[in-house]
Parts: sequence; C-alpha cells; structure tokens
Amino acid sequence: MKNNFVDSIKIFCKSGDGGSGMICFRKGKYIFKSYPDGGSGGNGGNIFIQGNSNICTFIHLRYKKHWIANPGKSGGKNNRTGSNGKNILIEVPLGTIVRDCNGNLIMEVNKNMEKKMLLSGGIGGKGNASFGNKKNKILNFNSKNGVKTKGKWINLELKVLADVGIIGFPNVGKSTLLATITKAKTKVGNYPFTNKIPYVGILNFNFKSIVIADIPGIIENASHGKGLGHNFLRHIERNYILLFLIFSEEKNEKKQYLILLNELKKFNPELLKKKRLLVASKSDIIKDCDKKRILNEFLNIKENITFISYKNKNEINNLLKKIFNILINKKTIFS
Ligand SMILES: Nc1nc2c(ncn2[C@@H]2O[C@H](COP(=O)(O)OP(=O)(O)OP(=O)(O)O)[C@@H](O)[C@H]2O)c(=O)[nH]1
Ligand SMILES: [Mg+2]
Repeated sequence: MKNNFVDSIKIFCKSGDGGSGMICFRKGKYIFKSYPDGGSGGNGGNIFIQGNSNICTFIHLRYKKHWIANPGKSGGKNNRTGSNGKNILIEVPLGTIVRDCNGNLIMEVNKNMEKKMLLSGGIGGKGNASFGNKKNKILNFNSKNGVKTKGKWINLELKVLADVGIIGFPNVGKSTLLATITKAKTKVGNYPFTNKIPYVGILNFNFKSIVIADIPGIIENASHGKGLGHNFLRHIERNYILLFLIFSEEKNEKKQYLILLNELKKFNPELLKKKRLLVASKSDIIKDCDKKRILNEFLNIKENITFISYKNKNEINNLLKKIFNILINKKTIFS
C-alpha cells in the first residue's frame, strides 16, 4: 500500500523571467518630431509558499514537482508596460521547513494563511521611452531585456507542530491515549506498528487548546532502520513536552525508558533537553505490587512516573493536570 503521509519532498521552482522592454518611436499625423514610446516589460511571476492548516502532508506535491511561473510580457507601443507573469502559490502544512538543495534554511511556515515569498520574478526590462531625458529622447534606441531567473530544487520538510509528543514502544497504548483525551481518529489495534504515521489531536482543557501528537512506535536500534526507523522522530523536535508512554509485561520498564532515551539521543541529542513526562499505561492490568516496584525503580533514577488507564477518568485527569502545569511555563501557548 502506498503511504499517503509524505513528510519530506523535493520540488523544482522557477519564478518567471522579466519581459523585455520595447524599442519603438511614435510618429503621427500631428506629431512633428518622432519620440521613443516603447514600454517596459512586465515582471515575471513570483512563487509564494503559504501555510494551510487543513493539509497535513505533502502528498499533493507528489505528482506536481515542477512549479514554473509565467514570464512577464514584453512592453508595447504607446509606452504600454507588459503585464506581469501570474504568481504561483504553493500550499504547505503548518510546520513546514523550506531549505535549498545544500540544506540551507530558507524559511519556516508555522501559521495558517502565512504567505512568504520563495522566489521573486525577474524584473521587466525598460522600454526606450524610459531612457534619456527630454533633450536626447529622439535618438534613443536603448531598451533592456528583462531579468532572467534561474530555477532551483527546494526541499520541503514537515515537522508536526504539537505541544506534547507521545512516544513509546509499539502497542503500549499511545493511540488509545490520544483518542481518549482528544477527538483524533487514530487506529487502535492489539498488535505492533498499528500506526505508521504521526497523528495529531487537539485537547481542550481548562479553556485552553493543547496540540498532542501520537508518534509511531520506536524500538531498539530504530536508528539503524529497525521497525519503522527513526526518521519520523523529526516530528518531536518541535514538541515542548515528550510524554514517554511505558508498558511492560516483561517487567522491563526502566530498560524501555533507557532504550527510548538512547534512540532519541542518536537521532538528535537536543531532544534530551526537552521537558519529559513519564507515564505507565494500562494501569488497570498492572498489579499493585508491580506498581510499587515500577515507582521505586524510577525513583532510583530520579524520575517520577504516573500511572494511567484509558478506563480510569481520575488517572487521565491527573495526567492532563500534569501536562497543563508544565505547559503553563510555555508562554506562547497560553498568552
Ligand atoms: N487494558 C488496557 N488496554 C489498553 C489501554 N490502552 C491501550 N490498550 C490496548 O492496547 C492495545 C494497543 O493500543 P494502541 O493504542 O493501538 O497502542 P499504540 O502504542 O498506539 O500501538 P502502535 O500504533 O502499534 O505503536 C489495544 O488493544 C488497546 O485497546 C489501557 O489503558 N488499558
Ligand atoms: Mg498507535
């Protein structure tokens, strides 16, 4: 099955060339001295990138990889300026990072309807009417060609914008948690790698909206391509809180946590500087004695773990309060 979630793509963009200026002399029945009246060329079309909150992938760009704007029209008689080439608007999901083919950052698009110029069209060349002054206009045979533009390959990369990213091994209950606290429709299944792409939901809590992302399962050596690999970890680079969801029937909770930390570190060590929230899932099927053991194990490494079950409203509310309390320090969310 073809994956409909395209989170990085390369496209070719070229803004329009400028139209050339015209050389033309005005003569007429009642005009005794001919004078230059060639108009200037129009400007080439610009290419803009615009954020659209209704799209969440680059799938629409998969089948249209070449974006070439029209050139400006040449100038005309009677000092008429040629028309400008039509602008092109490329819509992208929020959280898009635009780079040139050398990896240099060109722009980021994070707001809905935010429109930024990617490539400006070539300026139209001047017609001979624009040159010289009143005295030497008659002999003016000057005009200029419009500026020619060069096309380039552009890399678009998506980093899902979310306040909280839920990460964990496959099948630990990440999607169940997302579906419990938001209206997101993610697939839940009792088998590993049910979800192969990130899902996002909006949590409304205490009259604030918090964006939560469910990241596909990570396993040991994901950095070497195991499981789904670790490329989608780029989606947590923009998260404020990383919610580590842990569950183990084999009593290896601490090991799971350390493996996850290690995979994150291999992908981008900066991820370890983010706020973390440790959560043990499926508390309804964990025995009390195991809960105590897990709590102590994590206390030994100076971490506090919260138990949740999607069936227990109090536990879910307790988790939401914790998320909210951490996010209160993130001014951009609650301002
Ligand atoms: N008893 C119990 N079962 C749970 C709980 N949360 C999730 N499950 C079950 O665990 C299984 C896996 O849940 P998912 O939410 O699909 O797990 P996931 O982490 O998203 O899995 P992947 O997408 O494969 O990585 C499903 O059968 C859920 O019903 C819980 O709190 N209690
Ligand atoms: Mg899932």
